[in-house]
Amino acid sequence: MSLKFICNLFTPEESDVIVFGVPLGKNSKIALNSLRKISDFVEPFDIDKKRNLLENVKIADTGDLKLKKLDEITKKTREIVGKNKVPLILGGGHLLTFFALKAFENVKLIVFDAHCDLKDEYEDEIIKDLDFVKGIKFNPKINDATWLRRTCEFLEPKNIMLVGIRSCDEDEFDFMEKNGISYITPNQIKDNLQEAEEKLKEFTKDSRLYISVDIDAFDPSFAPAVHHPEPNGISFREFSRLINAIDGKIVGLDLTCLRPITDNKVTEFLAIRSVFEVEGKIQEKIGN
Ligand SMILES: [Mn+2]
Repeated sequence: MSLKFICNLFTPEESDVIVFGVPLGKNSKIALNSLRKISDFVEPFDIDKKRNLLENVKIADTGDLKLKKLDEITKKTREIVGKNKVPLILGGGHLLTFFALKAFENVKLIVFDAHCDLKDEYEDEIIKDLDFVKGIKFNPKINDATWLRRTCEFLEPKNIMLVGIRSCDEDEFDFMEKNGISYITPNQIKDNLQEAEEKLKEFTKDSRLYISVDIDAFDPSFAPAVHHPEPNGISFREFSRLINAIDGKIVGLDLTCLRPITDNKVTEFLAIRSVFEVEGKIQEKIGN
């Protein structure tokens, strides 16, 4: 029997959130299995909020895409969005977000990531591994290091906010500044969490939101199972505070870039708890 996300208690028809996996990258099948396995072990009850974060949100797992072409990600996402349901996309490399976003209209994007992924063209061995799908040729213009740059060609940069970024080159920084992409660095978050919350609240007010979480946004001491463990990342507490500062309606969510470590599931527990946190926020809107 194949693994399913949190036991798969509901049918897709009755669910509010539809999970699917995107096996994008050399070890992505292992990552997807590991995330699904650990999803059964994380308690969705929040002791501070005194409620179950998944209480009113029904989730169904429809398995992994059989990727032959990357725009199958867009097709599957569009199918879910068309039924007025929220896709929860498990990765796989971050490039999946570019294809998922094409299925949305009138949406703002919040990316939790250590990197800004705004390079115009890029290739190296790690990126090639992250984007590897048998039978699909690697593209230096559309990959894990460039996906957000390409996204800016159809999504207004002013509607994009990066949270937790700390690794970026001069060109990416210039692009970000010139095009009005908002960002909050881990140092800004640590120095003044309240100000960061305000910024997020302001950005998300009355908006439809797609949240993309690259697990390397967290500090590598909390989330060691990543490809690029950049120092000085955010904590779960900071993530949780920021997610709960969001004021808009979450219409899509993904989790990317886990690179499992044998016998250490710290990162998976953190990743799943982070997904539950966002689901709790989705539930608030469903509940209303
Ligand atoms: Mn990253």
